[in-house]
Amino acid sequence: MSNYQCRNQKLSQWVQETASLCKPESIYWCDGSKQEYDRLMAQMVASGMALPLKKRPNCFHFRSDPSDVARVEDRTYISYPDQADAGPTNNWFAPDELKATMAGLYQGCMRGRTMYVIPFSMGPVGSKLSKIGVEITDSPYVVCNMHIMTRVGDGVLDLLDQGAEFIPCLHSIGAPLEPGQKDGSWPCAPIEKKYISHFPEENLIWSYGSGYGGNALLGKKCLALRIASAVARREGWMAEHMLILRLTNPEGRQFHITGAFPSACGKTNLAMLLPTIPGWKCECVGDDIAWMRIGPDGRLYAINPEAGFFGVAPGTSYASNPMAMDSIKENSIFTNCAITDEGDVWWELMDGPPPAHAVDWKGRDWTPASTEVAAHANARFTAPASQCPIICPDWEKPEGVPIDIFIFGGRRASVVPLVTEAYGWDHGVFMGATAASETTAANIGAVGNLRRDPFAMLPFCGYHMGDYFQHWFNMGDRLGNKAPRVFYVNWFRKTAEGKWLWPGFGDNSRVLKWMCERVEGKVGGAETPIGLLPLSQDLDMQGLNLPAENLAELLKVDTEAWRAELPDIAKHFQKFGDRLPARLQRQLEELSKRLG
Ligand code: SAT
Ligand code: MN
Repeated sequence: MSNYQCRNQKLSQWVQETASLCKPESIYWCDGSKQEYDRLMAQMVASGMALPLKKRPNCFHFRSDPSDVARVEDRTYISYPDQADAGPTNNWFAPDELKATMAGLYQGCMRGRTMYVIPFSMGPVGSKLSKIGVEITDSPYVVCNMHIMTRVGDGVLDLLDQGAEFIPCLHSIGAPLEPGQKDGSWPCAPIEKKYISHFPEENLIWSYGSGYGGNALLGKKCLALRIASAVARREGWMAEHMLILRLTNPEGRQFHITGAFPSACGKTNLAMLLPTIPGWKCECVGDDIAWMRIGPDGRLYAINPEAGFFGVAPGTSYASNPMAMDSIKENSIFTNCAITDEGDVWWELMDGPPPAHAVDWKGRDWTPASTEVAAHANARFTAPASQCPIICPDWEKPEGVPIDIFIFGGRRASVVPLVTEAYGWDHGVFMGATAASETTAANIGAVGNLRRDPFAMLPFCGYHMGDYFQHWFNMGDRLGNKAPRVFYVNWFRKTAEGKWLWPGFGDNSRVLKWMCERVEGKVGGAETPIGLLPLSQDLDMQGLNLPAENLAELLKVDTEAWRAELPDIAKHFQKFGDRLPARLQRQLEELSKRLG
C-alpha cells in the first residue's frame, strides 16, 4: 500500500496511525520530483479539477468551491491546555476537546482517496534557521502547491531517515468518497466542519475541511507563522509576517528591509518593486514570511522560509507589479481566476481592456457588462520564487541577510501619514502593536472594516499577543544599537472624494530611499507628536508630478484625528490585561502627552 519504507520511527508510526484513523485507499510518499508533479497534474486534468492554460506553459487553473475561497479565521484555533496562553486574540478549545472533535471528523475521512505524505523544509534544506515539516494530505492540489511553496523531496527524507525532528501537519479536505461515487471538482467540508487547529506545546497542526491556501498548505501560515512564532519565542528568535527585500543605492550600498503588512495589503508588490528613482535597485528575498535570528555579529539576519509566492491575483498587472507578472508566465498554479476564450487567466485590473467574454471564477459566462467580478477578489497565483526576474542572488543563503529596516503598515484611507519613523525601539514596538488596517478578502468575513492588526500577526500569532509584544522588547534589548530602525507607512491614503493621494508601487522607492538615508544619517526628520516625518525637500520627488497639496496632505499630522485614536488604542491595550508590557502603556502615555 505504500511506496516508501521510512526509517524514522516516529514518522513511520505517525503515518501508520493516521492511515488507520483516516482509512485512505493508499499511501504515497512524495519525492518532490517534476515527474511526480506532472503525474498529479495530469490526474487532476483528467478528473476535471485542473484546467491547463493554453497561453502559459505548464500552468493550470483551479476553481474552488464557492465556500472555500480564503482563510477562515473564525474556524482557526490555537489550543493550549490553559486558554490564557492563547490570549484574547485567538480562538481556543482545550486540546483534549478539540482533538476528540477532530478525531471524530478524521475517522474514515480519506476513504476512496490517496493519502500523500509530503516531507518538506521551510528554509533552505539543512540551514540552521530552517525547520522540517511533514504534511499528510488527501489533496493532490495541496501536494502540487507544496512543491512550489516549500522544498519537498529527497534531501528532506534523508534528513528524516537520519532521525531529524519534524513538525507533523495533518490535513484532510474532509470529503471521503463512497465506492462508485463521482468526485467533485473541489471537494471540501461545509464551513461548520472546517477546523484549522494548532497545538503549539506539541508543535502539531491539524487542519480539516478546507482545500484552500492558508488553510491547507500547512507549511505557510500554520507552520511558518503560528507554530513557528511560538517556537521562536521559546528559542529566542522571530517568525514574522514580513516581506524581505534588498535595496541597493547608486553607490552600491545594500540595505535589507522587511515589511509587515496584513494579507492583501501589497507585500508582494513592495517585495518586487521596480524603483522609479534612477540608480536604485530592488531585489526580492521573500514576499510573506521572515524568520530572523541574531547572528554572530549581533545583527538580525532573516531568511525566507518559503520557496514560492502565493500572491493575490486581482490588481496584479504589468503596471502594478511587472516582476510578479513575469514570475507567473509558466510553471504556475492559478486559483479562482477568470478564463478567457483564448485559454488564459484574467482578473480585474490586469493590463489592457477586459476580455469581451470570459468564464468567471464560478464557471459562469462573464462579459464586461456583468455586475459581478470575473475573478474572486482573493484569487491567487502560486509561482516558484526562482522565476522572479529580480529574485535576490542571496535569497537562499543559509545564514540569511542582515536587516537594517523594519516597516509596519496597513490600509488606512485617512489619518496615518505616508511615512513616520519611530523615535526608538520601544516606540517602534508601539507602532507595530497598534497597527490598524482595513480588512481584505484574504479572510472570509467583512471587507473594509478597520481593525487593529498588531505586526500584521493578528491571524497568525501562535500564543498570547501580550507575551508576543514582550518578546519584541526582549529582542530589542538583545539587539541594542544593532536593532533595525523602525518605520510606519501608509500607501493607501485617499482624498475625501476617494481618490488615491499617492501613486504607490514603484514610487514607494522614494519613501524607501528616505529610510535608507535616515539610516545613513544623510537626511533629517521633523519631530512630530507621532514620530519623525520627512521634510518635503528630503523626499526625492524628481520625475513625479505629484500635486504639492497631495504631498502636504500625505505628510500632515492631524493632531485632532490622532487624539481621537487614543481611546481606541487604550481599549485595544486593555484586552491584553496584565500581560500588556508596561513599556507599551508608557508609549501610549508619551504619545498622548506629545499630542497635548
Ligand atoms: O491563504 S493565505 O493565508 O496563504 C494568504 C494570506 O491570507 O495571506
Ligand atoms: Mn500573508
